[in-house]
Amino acid sequence: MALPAMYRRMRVAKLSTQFRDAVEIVTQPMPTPGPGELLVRNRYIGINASDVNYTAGRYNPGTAPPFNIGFEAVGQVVRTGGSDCGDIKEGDAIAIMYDGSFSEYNVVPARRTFRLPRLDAGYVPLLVSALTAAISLEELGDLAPGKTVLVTAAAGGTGQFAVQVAKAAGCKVLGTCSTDEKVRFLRELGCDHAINYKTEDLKKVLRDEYPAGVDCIYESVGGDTFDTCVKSLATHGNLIIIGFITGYENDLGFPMGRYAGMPPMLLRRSASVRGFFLFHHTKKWKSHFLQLASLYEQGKLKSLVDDGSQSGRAPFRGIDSIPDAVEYLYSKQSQGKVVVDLWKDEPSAGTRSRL
Ligand code: NAP
Ligand code: X1H
Repeated sequence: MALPAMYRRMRVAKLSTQFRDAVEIVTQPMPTPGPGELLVRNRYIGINASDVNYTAGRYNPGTAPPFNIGFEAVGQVVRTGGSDCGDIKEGDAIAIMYDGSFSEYNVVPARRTFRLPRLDAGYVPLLVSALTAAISLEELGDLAPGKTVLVTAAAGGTGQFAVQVAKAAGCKVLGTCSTDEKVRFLRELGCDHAINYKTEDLKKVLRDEYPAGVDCIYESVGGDTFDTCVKSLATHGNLIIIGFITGYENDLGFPMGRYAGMPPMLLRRSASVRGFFLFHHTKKWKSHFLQLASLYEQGKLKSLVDDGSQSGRAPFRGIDSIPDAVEYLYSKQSQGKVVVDLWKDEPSAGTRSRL
């Protein structure tokens, strides 16, 4: 397969929480993979809330721009670096968890990839988003049949999997979201109680309908939502801090919750609050990905992809549309995982699927 001499890459040119202001696209010569590496032509790239933490320089404090960006992709192997690439061959479809995915081509270590049966956008959400839900709930959730689990931003990239993982563990699952369409999606996922926090008062619903509290909370919103969640923990309950999206675009600090009564409340209920960061759990990625992909292929796990077209806009296609896709995620309109198809001139594979 002949390769072009040059390719386009997005990189962070200046530190900013405003994604569009932070990035630039550069044209570079095609690289050659070394031993144990693969040259991949990225097709579907995953957008994450934390892409703006990356452009703000929060991941690698002290590292000056320019640096590459993007955590994950699904693409096609176009060159192998010879030895140490396992059984991966040219032409194979692979899923990749490695830096620098916001690029038409990328050199990646073979050990950070998983072979796929086909190029399918539905595998992108099984990377960062589903792995975060599956590993954090296994490690920290203390789930058991009959327990109650509350998922915030439940119709989002990672929330959709937290709902399904908790259901599969036999739990009663509550999910929050901001539109009635998302409420319908959450019910399709098996969510027992979908709460539209724009039309219902979350605090009141939890107080009135769950007076004994919630056993486990998968919390990714932060601020007032975090405070409300902490106050609704059951005795021996646990809250997992997955993120605090309300603070990411803010340069002035993080609205991490201002609930002064938190220490006595946690003590009185023997409850706990713990943080989870996926990149501290790399050893668990492979086994969990293989399990998630198998469930997806059997139709037992839904993986919703959103390419923007459901909201009446043109689907995100090509590297230039990545800033639009990040802004779409921050608009609160997206459902499931926001994905960009970088193969702009190929026929679309239809990236918003309810599988
Ligand atoms: P996402 O959930 O697909 O998108 C964001 C959603 O969050 C929105 O659709 C919106 O849904 C909700 N939201 C609530 N307040 C918001 C606000 N002020 N601004 C924007 N959105 C708001 O995004 P994601 O990439 O899957 O990330 C979700 C969370 O998981 C983030 O906190 C992220 O950092 C975290 N995460 C953590 C890890 C880890 O390793 N700890 C890994 C992956 C993701 P509603 O309709 O519900 O408001
Ligand atoms: C080495 O471990 C980390 C962990 C988190 C390095 C950086 C971060 C980070 O920037 C993040 C982050 C990453 C992923 C995600 O989904 C959410 C968040 S929130 C966050 C962060 C931002 C500013 C801080 O002062 C602390 C954490």
